[in-house]
Amino acid sequence: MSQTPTSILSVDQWVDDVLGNAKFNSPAAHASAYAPSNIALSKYWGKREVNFNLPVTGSVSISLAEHGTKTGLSVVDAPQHDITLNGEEVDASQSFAIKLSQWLDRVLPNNLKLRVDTYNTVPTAAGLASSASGFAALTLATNSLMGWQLPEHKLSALARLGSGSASRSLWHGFVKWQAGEQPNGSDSVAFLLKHQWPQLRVGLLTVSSQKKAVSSREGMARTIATSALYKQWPEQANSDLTVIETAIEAGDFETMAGTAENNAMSMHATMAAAWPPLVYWQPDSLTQMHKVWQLREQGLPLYLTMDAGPNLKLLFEAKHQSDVEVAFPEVQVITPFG
Ligand code: 2P0
Repeated sequence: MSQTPTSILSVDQWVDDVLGNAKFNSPAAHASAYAPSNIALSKYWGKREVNFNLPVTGSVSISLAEHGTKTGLSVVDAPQHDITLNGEEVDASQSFAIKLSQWLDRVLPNNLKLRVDTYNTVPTAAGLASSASGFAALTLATNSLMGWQLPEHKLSALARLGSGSASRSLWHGFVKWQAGEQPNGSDSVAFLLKHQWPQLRVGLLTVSSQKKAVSSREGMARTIATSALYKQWPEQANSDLTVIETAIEAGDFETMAGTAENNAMSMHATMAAAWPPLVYWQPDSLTQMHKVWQLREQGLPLYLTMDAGPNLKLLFEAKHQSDVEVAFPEVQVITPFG
């Protein structure tokens, strides 16, 4: 894997090129936007370039409908951005505030400061990808506040600068983020897949909603640097992406969900082989995983996927929803195409 030499300055240059004169538009008084969270069916784990946040492989996701982030923006006369999360002030020294402020300072005219009111309907930093919906909602709201009127692929690239998975959170439904080839990431963007699957259900099994100990960013870097198993990951991820995309088009649930589960297990095995070991699972995660596998052995077409956290996401179809709810009374069922 070649690391393209780039600098922070060239990211700023790219942003200026994308925004052009629109960067200096006068802001509206207020704007807000909503973006759904998303769950990758074929995962993004590893960056080929860190400044532009470019992935080693493409990925495909399903958006989580009403589970996401709503962000309101307004201009403030203050030395720094004023950020709230779920109604509470976020200290400027917190990593959440630092990441949001860095993104805003990169895209806004000099010295323009905003009040950013962020409401998450998913537990923050629990592996439910709140950074994905957070940066996607921030990107959409800023596009509206500043009157940029950018096309979707450019919004996707701007959201990616905040968080890779945010590039996929601009739409409802199945979304593919293509890895791209350009050093400045202009082709590393996501787009909506046409196929809809009204019968598809995603079940959230929350094992813990505590903030994770190792961020995805740090976890990816550690995995690439130390896990011998990472050598095989790009090939599998690319192959799984193709199989899942084809299965989505064919409406082949078992192939789609089975490949998604195997992709997640392979990602977690690759992480576990890092040093120090990177294991996001908790004992309860394993208990729930075994329960899924037992039910499947008994004939229930139920599959799981997991991200950088201890929680499970179940994949099943509407006709099995009541069976799943009986087996997992605490499950939160999402209808992605509701
Ligand atoms: C994904 N994850 O495809 C993968 C699977 C977690 C496991 O994207 O460093 O918050 O901000 O680009 O997007 C979570 O990582 O990481 C993630 P950054 P991000 O959904």
